[in-house]
Amino acid sequence: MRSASAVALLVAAVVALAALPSADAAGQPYIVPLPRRWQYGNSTVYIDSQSFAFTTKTQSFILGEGFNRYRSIIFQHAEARGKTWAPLITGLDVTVESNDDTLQYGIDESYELIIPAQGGPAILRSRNVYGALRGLETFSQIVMFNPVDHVYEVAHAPWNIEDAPRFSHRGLLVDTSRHFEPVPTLKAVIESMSFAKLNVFHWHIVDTQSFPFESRTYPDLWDGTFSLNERYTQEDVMEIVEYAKLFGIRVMPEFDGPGHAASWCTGYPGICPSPSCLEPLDPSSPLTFQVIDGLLSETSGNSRYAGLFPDDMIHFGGDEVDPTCWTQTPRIVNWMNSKNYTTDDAYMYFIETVHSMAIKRGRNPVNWEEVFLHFGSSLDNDTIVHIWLNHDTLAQVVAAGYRGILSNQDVWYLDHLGTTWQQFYLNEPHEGIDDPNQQKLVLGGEVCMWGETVDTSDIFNTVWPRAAAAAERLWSDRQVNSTNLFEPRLLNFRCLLNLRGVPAAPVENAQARTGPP
Ligand code: CP6
Repeated sequence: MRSASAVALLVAAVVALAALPSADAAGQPYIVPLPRRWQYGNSTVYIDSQSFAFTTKTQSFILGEGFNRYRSIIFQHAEARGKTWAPLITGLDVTVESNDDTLQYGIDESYELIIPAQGGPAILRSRNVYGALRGLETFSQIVMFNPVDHVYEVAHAPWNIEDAPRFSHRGLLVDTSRHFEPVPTLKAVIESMSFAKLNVFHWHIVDTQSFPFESRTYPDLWDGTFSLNERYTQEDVMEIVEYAKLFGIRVMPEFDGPGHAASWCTGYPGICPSPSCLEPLDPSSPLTFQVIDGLLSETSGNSRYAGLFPDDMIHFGGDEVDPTCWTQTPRIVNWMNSKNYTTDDAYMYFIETVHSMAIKRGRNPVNWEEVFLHFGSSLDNDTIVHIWLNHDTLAQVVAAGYRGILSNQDVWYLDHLGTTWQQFYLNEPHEGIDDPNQQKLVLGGEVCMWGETVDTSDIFNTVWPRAAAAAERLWSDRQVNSTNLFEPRLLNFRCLLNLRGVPAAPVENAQARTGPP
């Protein structure tokens, strides 16, 4: 049927499409997180997927894999054939200063992206492969499929983007103890993080409910799992760490203790106060620290072996320590008395002993906020304090000269379904910290996906789209803080996630947009 109204609709759609900008009324491009600097013009350039070439002089497996991934992300549709389009963007030429692909906190993720109006290759420049990956992501968000002409195009050429993150630590915590998350789920989560330029996978791998990590030095530890299938072998862990590296994502493991550790007792009851009072772990037992040092020899290496987690940071939790089981266990009370220790001293002894083991292996220990609240400036200078209880503690942490990471529970906990994307967006890590030297001690932040109520069935729609609001806060400039301007870009980004196979939830409380960018 070809009624007059259908034709009118088609004409209206074509006119609307031609008039639609790739930037909203305030001039912000539909890129999440928003780049630091951008310029665009008003020409349209075209791309032919079959002849489009990613080129580089840099020998890098990571970059090559990035090219393969972004080719299939960008080109999802069949184009109309038999027509030549001009001006044509013939490819993306990538220049990387150094092919050193060491991945640690603070690597330079900056990049520059140029898409010329007259055609020819687009240009991407960066200091290392990870900056190039960030630039590829941005490029992928600019190229659009035009569904009327069946051609790939870039509107508003020429583009000139200079970009770099504000914070180097931009994380997502995933808890795999309360519910097991299969390896393919974790890989898909890691891939989805890269779309928002998040770069730290904080793996809260074990906790009270289960111990799914395989230890070879203490092979009974993973007896504390839900089932034989709900476990990560060391090969699984290596695969996840290697996979994350392909996206420029660091993996920071967490072995929470002495609280949140009851699952350790299944395999090694000797490191727990008593069969009826399991945690916090027994600080009086040498076996407790032998087990932790054994774990560290596997995670963080020894003189011959780099360990499963090459990252400089290792998280030891230290939160929510209730010493009741210590004071109810005569063996532990006797030990505390013999050392003249209060329960706080015993807690400090635990934390410090574990720190010295980590520092010996060249790692920076990270702990939750309570460790700073209890012990303040008597902590090792290397300690990194992870805020969750009270945002204001971060100012005290950096004033005391320690480095801090922000995850305040009232606005950055993803399993709190009532927290809105606006709250995620407006959480400013430098709030109340004005001294530039203290600001530098704020490494960044993490949104937290605690697992009590979430498993593989709903992790993606719990994390997304709200994690993208925090991702922009952590990447973009401080003054990029208008929820009104972010809203259409977040809606667009949520659709982008869906189109890439990530089942992100609808953006709540947001106005529908009138059309594609
Ligand atoms: N598990 C661990 C948790 C939490 C923390 N540590 C937590 C506490 C309170 C809320 C959400 C999560 N489930 N190991 C605190 C850092 Cl509201």
